[in-house]
Amino acid sequence: MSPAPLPLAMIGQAFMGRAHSNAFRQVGPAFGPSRGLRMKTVAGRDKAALTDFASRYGWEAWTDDWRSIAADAEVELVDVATPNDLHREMSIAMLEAGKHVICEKPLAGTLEDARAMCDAAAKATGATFVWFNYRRCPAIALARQLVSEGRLGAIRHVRARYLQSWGGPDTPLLWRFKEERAGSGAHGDLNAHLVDLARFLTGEELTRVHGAIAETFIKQRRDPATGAPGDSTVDDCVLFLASFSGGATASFEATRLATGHHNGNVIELNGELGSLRFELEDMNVLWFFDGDDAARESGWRRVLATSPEHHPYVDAWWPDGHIIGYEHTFTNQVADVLRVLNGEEPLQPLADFADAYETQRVLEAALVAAREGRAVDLEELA
Ligand code: NAI
Ligand code: SOE
Repeated sequence: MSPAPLPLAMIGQAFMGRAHSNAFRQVGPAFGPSRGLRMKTVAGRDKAALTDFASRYGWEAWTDDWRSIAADAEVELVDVATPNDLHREMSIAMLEAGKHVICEKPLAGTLEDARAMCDAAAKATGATFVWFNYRRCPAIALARQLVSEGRLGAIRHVRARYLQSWGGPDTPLLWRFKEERAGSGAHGDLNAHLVDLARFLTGEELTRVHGAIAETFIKQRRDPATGAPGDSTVDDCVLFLASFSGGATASFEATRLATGHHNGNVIELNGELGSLRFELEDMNVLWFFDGDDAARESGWRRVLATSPEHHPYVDAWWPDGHIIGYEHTFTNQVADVLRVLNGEEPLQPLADFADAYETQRVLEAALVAAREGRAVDLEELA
């Protein structure tokens, strides 16, 4: 007889609430985990919307009191899908109640919050996970395999940029533009993904930020509730240069004001033997340059990472060439989380709070470098 499904709760019912709910619904039929999920309770603030949300996505119950989830002895796993300033309080409350926690990225808005979460995780009985979902694009998983098999040799350059354009002056003063809520702007939002991917792909740590620029072009935005102007207190873009433990150089750029770019998450690695490039807007593809190819016919190879036989996660989906999308990255992540909770190996390593804390240290080093106009060694930041 199969075990009773694992009771799950989720806090936050908007963008990520929808993406995660979809993944929780899909993971059973797609992956057939040895122990599946039971979507027990969704918590949010908007009572009217919650009833509809719960019934559309298949949650058994809803609450506007997220703390009641900590008190629900049945719930084993809690998903924190709320703004960055709430990650700390919600995650720690759930860990102290003995739950497993899967929290959205960035781990927190500030390094201090992230450290508290990491400390709580170290003492907790529950496991922790962070939604760095791009790790689970099959093309990224393939890239990591190629790097770890030595196909690139020593990595010399990592070039990462995340270009969006939704943050113009007409975009209202959402929580994402308030430092006390978000911690930072494009930086924590987008560079968090890039730093995580860079660490994930290379298997190396960043050791030094050599310099950084943080710019806020749009200083005031309209408050969505009152219509009155208010201060936008986060960066619109952050660029920084860094070094990896293995000696590779790295450049990172995150912006919400790159006119013409929608979700331009691009990462390229150049090694002594070959190179790789991933572009989220063509996420089924991995570009690979193999330096071993005969010079006469060498060039960048466009690898469509859709083979159920050869590319991680694809066998849960469609036959070769039938591409997957953004939502699958979340379902693939839930499948790996369930593997870990069921005592099995994930297909690709998952970030836990300790891992995401390392990414947060790099983000903080870049902010210090920009603020103080100097290089920052990661050792400076505990
Ligand atoms: P959002 O603004 O769309 O939704 C936030 C949700 O949190 C709303 O449902 C809101 O009602 C709820 N909430 C806020 N305060 C609450 C409280 N006190 N109690 C209960 N619920 C509360 O934000 P979005 O875009 O979903 O972002 C949430 C998190 O997900 C952020 O940390 C963000 O960085 C991350 N994110 C990650 C993405 C990824 O690719 N992994 C994509 C988008 C966001
Ligand atoms: C908006 O900038 C956003 O949704 C981020 O919050 C996500 O983390 C990123 O994956 C896509 O863009």
